[in-house]
Amino acid sequence: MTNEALNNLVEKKLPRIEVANLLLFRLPLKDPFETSFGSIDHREIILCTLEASGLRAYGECVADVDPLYSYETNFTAWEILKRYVIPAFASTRSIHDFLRQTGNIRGHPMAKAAAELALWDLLAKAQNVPLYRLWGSERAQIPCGVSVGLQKDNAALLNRIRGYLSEGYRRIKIKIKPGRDRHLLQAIRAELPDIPLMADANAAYTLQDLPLLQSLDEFHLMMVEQPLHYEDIYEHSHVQKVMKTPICLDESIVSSKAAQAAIDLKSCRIINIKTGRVGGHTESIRIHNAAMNHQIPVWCGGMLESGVGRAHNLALASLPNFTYPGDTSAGNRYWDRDIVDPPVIMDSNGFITLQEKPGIGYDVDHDFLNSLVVHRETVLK
Ligand code: OSB
Ligand code: MG
Repeated sequence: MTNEALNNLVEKKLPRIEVANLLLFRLPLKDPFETSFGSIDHREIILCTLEASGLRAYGECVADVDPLYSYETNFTAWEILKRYVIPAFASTRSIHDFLRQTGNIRGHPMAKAAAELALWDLLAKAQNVPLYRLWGSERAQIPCGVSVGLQKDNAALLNRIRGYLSEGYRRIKIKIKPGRDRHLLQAIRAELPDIPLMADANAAYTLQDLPLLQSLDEFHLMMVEQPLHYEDIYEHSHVQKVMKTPICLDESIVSSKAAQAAIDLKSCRIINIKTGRVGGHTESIRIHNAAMNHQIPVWCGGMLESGVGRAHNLALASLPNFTYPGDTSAGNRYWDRDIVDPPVIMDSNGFITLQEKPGIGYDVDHDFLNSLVVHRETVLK
């Protein structure tokens, strides 16, 4: 979908939003997830739900309890949604209206994205088409990778990786940090020399680690994700210049402007797109398009989303420049039971097939969701 087609879609008339709810629910992870920020054993997630003309639409906020991946937290996102973002819905007649009304709120992309995602789900439902088809995508089969957290030892890491490979995942991403990098990769490559493998540093290194980063070339990784500071674009260009392995930026790509800067500076050869980090689907599609114009492939990142955020990610990943498997794993990689019906399942070849129902294509299991809710508020009625 071109930027012009996108501009036309955001102008389309939305049904009047009658009710907007915010709810916070708690979902336990099957296994703890450890990164360079620390370890978590459950998620707390804000959902934004809309009612309009008999339709219900959903957006998920990817903020976390603590400001570690990003400065946003559930506490800040709830306040921004309640005081600034949801009130805009009272006069929102199109996604374009919404983007204009919220465009002067600086920062807080995860809060804005939660609401904007719900509007895209609503628009697709009002048009009675699946979201990915609203965007003109034809590809309904989404190739999936999996992000494996730090494990207690190499045996446990290899065990996990073998398990995910046998389920069909099409690439493995491991988390690395100083002191836990080369040894992990050596252990994996000794046993699994050819698997599609990549490493995510979550900004844990500095330019002083350049020799170490360069030494990762020997592991023929698909890419190294965000080695340097979460706000850096410039220094990554020095690293990319001397590394054979492509750098993929995650944290630093906060907007299409940041993406354009990274592309022009040759700071990365691949971009990870997360709707929450960039403020929603509209900005995600602009980044997708800018990258495509420069032959920079993208893939869809993940933030341990529940089924609602996952369904949004899968729809986005149908766009043509999403050429690498993303962190769009099946629901059962994270949860014993998800909040959506049907569950998000992956086939043994590592593909998730998009649903043909309107909008995000998955229904919310309200009985189960209600049993998980910690806090709820109707912001607009
Ligand atoms: O950097 O990609 C990341 C999870 C939380 C915060 C940041 C990241 C991640 C992941 C997991 O790597 C991706 C997923 O499976 O959703
Ligand atoms: Mg990352």
